[in-house]
Amino acid sequence: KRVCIVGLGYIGLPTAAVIASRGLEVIGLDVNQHSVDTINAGNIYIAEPDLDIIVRGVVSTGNLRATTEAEPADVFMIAVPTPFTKGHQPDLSFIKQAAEEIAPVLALGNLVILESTSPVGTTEKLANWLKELRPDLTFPQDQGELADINVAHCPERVLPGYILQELVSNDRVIGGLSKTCAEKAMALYKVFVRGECILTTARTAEMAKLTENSFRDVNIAFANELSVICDKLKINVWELIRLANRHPRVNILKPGPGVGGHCIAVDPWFIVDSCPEEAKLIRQARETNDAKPFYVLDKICAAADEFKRPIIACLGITFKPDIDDIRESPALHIVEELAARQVGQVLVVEPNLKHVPKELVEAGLEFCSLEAAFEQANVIAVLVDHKEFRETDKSEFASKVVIDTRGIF
Ligand code: SAJ
Repeated sequence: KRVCIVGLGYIGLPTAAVIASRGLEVIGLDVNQHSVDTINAGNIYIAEPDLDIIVRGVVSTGNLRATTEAEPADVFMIAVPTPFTKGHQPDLSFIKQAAEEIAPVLALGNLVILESTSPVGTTEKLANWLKELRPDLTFPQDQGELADINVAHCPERVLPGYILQELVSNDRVIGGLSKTCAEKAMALYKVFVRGECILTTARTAEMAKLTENSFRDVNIAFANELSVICDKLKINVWELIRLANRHPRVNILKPGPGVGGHCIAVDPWFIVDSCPEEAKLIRQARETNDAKPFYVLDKICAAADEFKRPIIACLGITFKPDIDDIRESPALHIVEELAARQVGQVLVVEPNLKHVPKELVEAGLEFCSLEAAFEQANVIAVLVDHKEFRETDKSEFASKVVIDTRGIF
């Protein structure tokens, strides 16, 4: 069996490597020549534990090969980004582009799997785009079980930092445009998934993925709202949550400086876009979480105002602890905004970034070590609970004004 993975990003590349490690022939298709060359040289451009070792292995055995030109295969797996527009509408252009790339090489008996997180109805759209591009083939929306091409949706659900474990151990929801589509897709996932594979329709699978991330978003919003309420009522929110969570049926998540990453801050909008009148709570959760960085900013500015020469040390700029990903990071947003507002000298400590982005230095941010930051700063803002910060001696903070958005104290 030959599998073509379209999109060699955070999901596509690990998936390609894991399938190749099971002995299948895998072709990685990507529009970025640099990515293709890097992989073919046995290297990677994504920070994810152990990914380098497995990619090097499967490239050296020839099981994984990257290319910018689509080639015939038995299975096509699409793992491209599904961002949203400024107006919070889903942008499906990468999926459409993927359809245009694979359509010319599609052949009778092929299976197309959409892995990208997508609004409800996208798998049907994908099948319709393919049908328009290949009128000589039949598709499940017309031919059902008898179609020439099978199309399924199997949303990824791996957690960055644990991608290689979770790819194998997580249960998978597999939605087909027909029963045959789902069963054929399951046969592929069984090659590398140890978790259970559960079959359903494509629409339900799409909604399941959006629901998972919205569930988390709503629960984080609850925690963030509690943190603001507790500030006002002069209660330590971390102690409060610890106590409330002693109840056997209560499990409150952690407040923070806001919600980042390219999944939880995006996916709930796909539900809101489909059902704007009905998705009231889901929309409110998004708005609550998006407002949190501004609340934290105001707190930092108020603390800085107490000093003649404010020196603010910001601990962490990634979107969550112990990773190097700064995309959609509320901590990064806070730090940039602090520099723009010119409230004082801003020091940034970020142990996980090997290279400091040039724009940030140009924006006036000074990157330094934790020790240097402690020595100079009068205000300390904990924005990410990296291991280095969790393990540091907290008595050093005693003489400072501390805004701890992650509860590491
Ligand atoms: N966060 C909090 N409080 C918490 C938990 C998280 O403020 O109690 C914040 C984090 O700091 C971060 C953001 O939420 O800024 C998201 O982090 P995350 O660890 O919750 O999730 P992601 O975005 O890394 O990955 C999520 C996962 N989804 C769920 O846990 C339901 C992952 O399984 C999905 O595969 C991934 O989205 C995705 O690709 O959709």
